[in-house]
Amino acid sequence: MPRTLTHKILADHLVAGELAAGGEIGIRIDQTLTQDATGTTAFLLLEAMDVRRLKTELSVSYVDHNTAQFGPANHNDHLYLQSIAAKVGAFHSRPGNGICHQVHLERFSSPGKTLLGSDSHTPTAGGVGMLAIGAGGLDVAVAMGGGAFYTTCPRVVGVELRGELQPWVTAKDIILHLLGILTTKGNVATVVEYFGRGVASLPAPARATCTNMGAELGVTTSIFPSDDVTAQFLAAQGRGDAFVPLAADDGCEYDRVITIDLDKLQPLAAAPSSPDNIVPVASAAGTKVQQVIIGSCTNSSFQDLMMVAAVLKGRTVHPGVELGIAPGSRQVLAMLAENPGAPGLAEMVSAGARILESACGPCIGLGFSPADDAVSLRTFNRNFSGRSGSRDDRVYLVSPATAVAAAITGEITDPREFAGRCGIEYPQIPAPEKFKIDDSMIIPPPGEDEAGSVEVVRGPSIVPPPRGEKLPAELAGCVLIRLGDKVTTDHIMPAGSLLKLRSNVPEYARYVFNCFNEPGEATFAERALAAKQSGRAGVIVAGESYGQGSSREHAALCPMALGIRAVIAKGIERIHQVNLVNFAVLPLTFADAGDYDRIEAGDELAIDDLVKTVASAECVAVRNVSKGFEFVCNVALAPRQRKVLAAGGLLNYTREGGK
Ligand code: MIC
Ligand code: SF4
Repeated sequence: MPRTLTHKILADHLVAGELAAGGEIGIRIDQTLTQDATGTTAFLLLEAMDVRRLKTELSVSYVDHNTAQFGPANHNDHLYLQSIAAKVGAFHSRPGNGICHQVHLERFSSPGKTLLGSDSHTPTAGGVGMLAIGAGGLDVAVAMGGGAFYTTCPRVVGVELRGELQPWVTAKDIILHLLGILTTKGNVATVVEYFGRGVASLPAPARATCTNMGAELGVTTSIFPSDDVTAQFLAAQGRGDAFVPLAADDGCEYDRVITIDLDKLQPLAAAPSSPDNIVPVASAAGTKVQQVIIGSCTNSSFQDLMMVAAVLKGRTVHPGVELGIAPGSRQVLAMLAENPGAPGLAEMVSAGARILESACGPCIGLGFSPADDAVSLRTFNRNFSGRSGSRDDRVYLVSPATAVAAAITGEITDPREFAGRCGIEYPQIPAPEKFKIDDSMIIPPPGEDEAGSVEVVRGPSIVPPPRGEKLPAELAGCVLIRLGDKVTTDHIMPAGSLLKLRSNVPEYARYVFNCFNEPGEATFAERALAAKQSGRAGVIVAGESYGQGSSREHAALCPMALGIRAVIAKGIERIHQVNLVNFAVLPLTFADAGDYDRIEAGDELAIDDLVKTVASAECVAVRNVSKGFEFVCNVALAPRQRKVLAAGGLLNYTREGGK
């Protein structure tokens, strides 16, 4: 029977379950990646599992998020990560070497292999035919220790690309178009698989832009075939050996097919404040822009930035705009700086761009927060409200072509119109025949003998994360907050300047739902701790797509530390649902969404037999003790998740020998 590419790779890695959509499967993980904001916890949990030596083919620990370094905490993390990587056998990509996804694509990606990363944009490597999945750090720690990764067997949506992109329309516009169709919700347990004649026209980094931002669809991952373009990219990275040709079988059946005519696409933008709020750039034309930032793991490849440099050449950034450019990796930065005979770094600097470190930076609210009421155009993947570090921000997500046009004109401008007005030809940047290869900022692990004498450096800001507790026999809980739809992990656990607390859960937990706290009133953390001290469990009630966005397990771990034992929502996103289970917080969904309206913050809730519920129930009756009615919730847990919850979380489960 003809198979999709997704099913072929899954079949090659299957260690538990059957490849039937909706069932639970376990797959072998070949490679892992971690980054510093999630990696410290992941490695601390690995240590708590007593794993002495990694069992993956390759694991890379990146430092790319927390590079601002106000106070000692971030550097403490870097030193811990470097030393623990050496101790257990992981590669360590040093700060300054670039954003994990861009560097992994360049230096380690491998078609046909599986990659599990403690970052939601891990699917970037799907651009070269890897099955690359984002997960919580605890899942990645288990994989590093040789354990399988368990997930719902996905349905596969085929995206057929036809034709070729027109000048000034880019890969970003493909994924924005898809976000307009599929939106950010309702795509759980789905893989997006690209195919069709249009694929060949897209260079590997452009494909990676599409798979990267597939994360915003909420899918498990996205993948492109591995073809001549992939072969050329890997050869140019000096890694031709990693190439294997891969594609879906002719005649394979997708669960749904979406066809995109690349010729017909136009420049698009995700308007404030959701990645699926898609509008044609032309429809927002004329809106004054005060800030433009080009970078992030979505759009900061060599070809992206060379195009930007070519447009900036001989021009000056509009006086009303601040332009920041963050090259995705040290390789990109070095090539921009050294590319003889073509516009590069010098032209960016001459135009007035502020060159930022090759790191996440503004994408995660670390610097470059926009002014009140300012419009900020970013080539990033997320524009959730407040993520930039400014409340009520107005962030548009756009392609580098649209971004650079606005940087020059000072207003949102369709880049095709801009080009016509200025008489600029679209700078087609060919894929380099050879990338600059310098892995001196990637430290390989020493051999096992030498690793024995490595001392792990633990600064005082690194505190072992708390352990999950077994669920109580019955739940007597208090609704601490009732939230609306689309509450993201950025809302739950703010990043930005608070990222430095990632390695200190009790301290970081003080900021859970910080953005919903009202001045002069008790904070969420204070209310939660008060409930905990009075012997009541904390319950969070939410609307659709609760926990969308990042993979940060702190969005489950910190609430757990505050005594939260259950989340009841209209819908919970994949990675977050798993993180809740991993930290022994019961995820429930309303059987009848209308019941959401009957609950208020402060209501006392009760579930009678929690042990039986978790062991086998498909649904459970929840009593609203305060209001005197009962409502039903779905207990949508895979069999293994039930065991994990019963054990008091994945760490306990793994330590007890659970697989
Ligand atoms: C993000 O883009 O939100 C992050 C920061 O990269 C997160 C990971 C984290 O919170 O550390 C993600 O995407 O998973
Ligand atoms: Fe970094 Fe932003 Fe990419 Fe997250 S989305 S990995 S913060 S660049």
